[in-house]
Amino acid sequence: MAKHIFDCIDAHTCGNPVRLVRSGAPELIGENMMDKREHFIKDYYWILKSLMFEPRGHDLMSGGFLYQPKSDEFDVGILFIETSGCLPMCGHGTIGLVTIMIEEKLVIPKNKGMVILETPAGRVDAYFSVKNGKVSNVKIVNVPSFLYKTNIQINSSHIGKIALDVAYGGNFYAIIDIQKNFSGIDSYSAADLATFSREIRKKINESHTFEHPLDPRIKGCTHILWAGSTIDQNAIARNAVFYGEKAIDRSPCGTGTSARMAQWFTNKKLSIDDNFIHESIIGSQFIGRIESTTEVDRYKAIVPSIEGWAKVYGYNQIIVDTNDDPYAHGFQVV
Ligand code: PYC
Repeated sequence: MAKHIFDCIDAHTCGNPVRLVRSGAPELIGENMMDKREHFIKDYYWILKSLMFEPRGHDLMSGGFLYQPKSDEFDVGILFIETSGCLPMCGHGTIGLVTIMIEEKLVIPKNKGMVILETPAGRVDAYFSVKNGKVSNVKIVNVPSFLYKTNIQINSSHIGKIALDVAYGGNFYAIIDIQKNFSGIDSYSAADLATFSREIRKKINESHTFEHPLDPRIKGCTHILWAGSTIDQNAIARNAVFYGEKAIDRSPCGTGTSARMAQWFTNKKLSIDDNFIHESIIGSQFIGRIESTTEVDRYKAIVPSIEGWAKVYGYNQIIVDTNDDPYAHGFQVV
């Protein structure tokens, strides 16, 4: 029984929440952020539940802690926490956390205008611009991303037979394009997409395995990316990404955009240096680009970049008191 206080700074990246937990991070054992993530999941998952779920968070809540990185190569290590768990990588989260850490001077990077991050999924470089003391935009160069499996057929009890591809962009994404039984995200409510997604995710994970070829700790298809028609005539594509149990990303989703670009690159729909302007369900935009190509084991991969912005909106001192609050460790209503 104890009372814990977490000092947080809240922001949103293109509409999706991000909460940087500035104090109260548990001491984690491990040589790198992936090891530390394992330790957190084993012994401190209650912190994620307390800070992300209701009543202190909500269905979409996402955030992270800053840690000492494994070596001098990096400026800082990030542990992502979210209603979907401890993600190996989170794009909107990284854009938000970088904005907060620079504006609040929590990290002084070695190089001007660039923070080198150690994430559980690998190195991510974040380039940022500052105007009048505020970070105006952040471009992250994400981990290598690749198309992993194609044309998986799933029978949805809600919409019928659908075909999907799975690509990796820091998490594994099932990508559902517009097709006979799915006319695009505008035809459904966000709650409908979440309901369809929960069943599809369960079915694909029961029938297929998804495992990063270089790190077996990154496994399972956790996110579903639904396609839709663009709103802005300059946008190239639009999506609604499902995560956790009820969340539809309000940002265009950084790791989802990376997975989508990897799929399009393999299908020769996108080339190096094309601007991939990607819209979210609410119409906010990221600019994606393929910085270079590489290989991940036997997969042809891209090194994607994602550019977006975040706004800090509050300081939040959160109390988690197990002495007298039955909901100290949070809950979710699905
Ligand atoms: O931006 O990578 C992302 C992300 C993952 C889950 C929600 N957003």
